[in-house]
Amino acid sequence: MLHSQIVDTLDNAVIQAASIDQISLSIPLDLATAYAVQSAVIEKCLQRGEVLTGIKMGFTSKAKMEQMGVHDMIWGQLTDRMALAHEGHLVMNELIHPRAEPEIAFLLSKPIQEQLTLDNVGEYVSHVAIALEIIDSRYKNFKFSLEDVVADNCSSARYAIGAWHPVSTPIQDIAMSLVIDGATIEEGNSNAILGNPWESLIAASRLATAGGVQLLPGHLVLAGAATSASYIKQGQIISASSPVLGSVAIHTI
Ligand code: OOG
Ligand code: MG
Repeated sequence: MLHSQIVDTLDNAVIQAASIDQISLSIPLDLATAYAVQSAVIEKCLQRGEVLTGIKMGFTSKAKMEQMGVHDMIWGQLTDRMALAHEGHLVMNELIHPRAEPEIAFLLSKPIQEQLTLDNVGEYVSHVAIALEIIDSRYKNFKFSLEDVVADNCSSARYAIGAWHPVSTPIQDIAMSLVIDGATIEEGNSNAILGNPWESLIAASRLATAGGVQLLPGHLVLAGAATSASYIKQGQIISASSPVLGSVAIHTI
């Protein structure tokens, strides 16, 4: 398969909400090629009028790596088409086999052009929030290699952000949960994200800078899930919640 065919196959799978075979089963895929495919798929989205809203980190917690059987951090790109309002509707037939996971979001106040450190990372952020990420692998049975999932924009599908809180709000060592129809389905701690969720933004600054993606004021960075992801169904109320940051919910229709 040619590079452009892989890009079209993945792009069509998103648009048609139809699953495909893993790319790596038919051709060898290295990580650099996978990121080039991801960028080309996003480029097609931008050409259709979507706007980049930030990036997401993936596999920043052990729970996620173990659930998906992968061994390294990844990052993907977010656009405005993926954004859902708090209390908004997620239209299930636009997705293949969506899963939900609780996350933390950072809102950037300054462009990031270099790798940040624990000393300066806070200067680049104006607000933090609880977030709900909806992931939807385009691969059959939600099964993939690290390279496959990177090419598939790290399963990015939808996200919803809770109320923004000032950057001084503590986000280390806070409880985070995924709640479906009032029942807690997954529970974790924000420190499951690289030992400290700020480390995820530092990793994002390193990887996005190396990958040539500009992180600008107003962009979001999702830190990666603190817990495993859970399949969701039509007719549910899904929320991510934390005692400190509050909660954000969506309705599946
Ligand atoms: C890949 C996306 C991983 C996270 O928060 O770790 C991710 C997947 O699990 O399909 O979003
Ligand atoms: Mg995630």
